[in-house]
Amino acid sequence: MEITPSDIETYQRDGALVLRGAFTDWVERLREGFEQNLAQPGPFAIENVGIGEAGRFFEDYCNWQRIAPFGEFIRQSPAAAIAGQIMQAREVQVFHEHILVKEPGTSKPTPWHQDLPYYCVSGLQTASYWIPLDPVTQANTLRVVLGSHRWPKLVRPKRWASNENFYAGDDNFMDMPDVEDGSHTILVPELAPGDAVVFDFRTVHGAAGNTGSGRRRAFSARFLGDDVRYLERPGRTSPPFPGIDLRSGQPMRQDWFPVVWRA
Ligand SMILES: O=C(O)CCC(=O)C(=O)O
Repeated sequence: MEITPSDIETYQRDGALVLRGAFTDWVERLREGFEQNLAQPGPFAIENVGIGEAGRFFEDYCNWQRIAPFGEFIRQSPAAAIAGQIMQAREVQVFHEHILVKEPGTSKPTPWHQDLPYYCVSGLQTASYWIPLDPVTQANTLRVVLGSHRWPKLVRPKRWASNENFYAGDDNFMDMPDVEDGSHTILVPELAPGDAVVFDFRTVHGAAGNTGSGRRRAFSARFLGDDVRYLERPGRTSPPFPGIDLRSGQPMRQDWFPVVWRA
């Protein structure tokens, strides 16, 4: 897929870009990966729906080295090259993949949030793909607050299940503003399987539940540009990367986060 100067401008201005049909050829292979991952969840798998609540909202991440379709996507799909171009990076490292499954009848929303405060990185060249493997409508798609990657302060991360602060001693963050007060532009794209929204780690996003009758599987691959550095946060990050053995300001180690594209 060809990336145009206008795509790059949109990504830099809005912190998000919709790519229609970019990964249609990958949908079947990624669905196979979901079946493998759901049958054998990894050590960080999360169930967001509590006992007595309706539906199921399952997440897992950092399985791309053991789930072949995810590794193939990261190394062989055009995702890393597209990310490199829109981030205007010279080099792209994989950060991790993430899967999100909302079964039919799930009322639990994904709260508004930025991803960067949960991560052990800092930098301006970042890109996360959100690729639905089922058709999504305005009722259950990803919602993205355009331009929020340029807000002057990062938003305080919360635990999705309990709404508690994610870190203790987190004065460096601001509270989430009311993004639904009418003063923000919110992208709510209807998407086909294999379409994608790619967004900056600082871009605020969320999603409603999935109260309809079909599954809502979304695959995410997350990439780092060459300005990204390790950042120690005031507590365990998500994903946690135990044993990473880096100090703030160091480049992300290439044995854990391989370079997957060069300009
Ligand atoms: O799929 C969702 O509900 C939310 C996705 C998300 O927050 C992400 O990919 O960072």
